[in-house]
Amino acid sequence: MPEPATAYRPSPTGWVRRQVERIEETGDTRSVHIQNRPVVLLTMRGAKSGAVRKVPLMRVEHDGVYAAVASVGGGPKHPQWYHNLRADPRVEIMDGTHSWPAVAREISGAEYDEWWERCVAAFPPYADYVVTATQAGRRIPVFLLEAE
Ligand code: F42
Repeated sequence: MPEPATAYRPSPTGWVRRQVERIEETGDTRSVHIQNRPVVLLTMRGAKSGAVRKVPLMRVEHDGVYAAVASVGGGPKHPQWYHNLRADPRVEIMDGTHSWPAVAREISGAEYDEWWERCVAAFPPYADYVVTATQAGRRIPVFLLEAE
């Protein structure tokens, strides 16, 4: 039987796919880390495929609001999930054993600067990623994930 267009499609990147599998097996995002720092799991719709996409990201939280940093290791292009969130900002966030719906809003200006400091405090390598992303002419997008 053909796969429905809206089915879950795992990440093609092996280490990312394995982290998502581990989170799903344990029901807890605290079962995986990057450089000993916590991650959250975002579930969204693919803009072109309509498929369910699950994207682990570093955990950046302040007063119950979470940020999603489209850093892709300081690479030259925005991640594909950036375009997914621009097309349909409705997501589900999982942190620890809790999941809830939220809406993603890309930030800019002073709000970006304020949050960027929080992002780097949560995951210091983001500061290095800026250097390579800037060399490639890219400003790393940041979304806030706000409860509906
Ligand atoms: N990436 C970050 O950018 N920031 C982080 O803080 C971060 C932390 C992190 C922690 C743990 C971990 O395991 C991974 C982490 N990553 C982090 C990596 C992140 O999870 C993503 O793998 C990475 O950002 C790349 O995202 P991507 O969406 O470009 O993924 C590619 C490899 C991918 O999955 N591509 C899919 C594919 O099949 O090629 C398609 C994905 C997709 O959404 N396609 C859309 C669709 O419609 O289905 C089309 C999108 C379009 O072009 O409109």
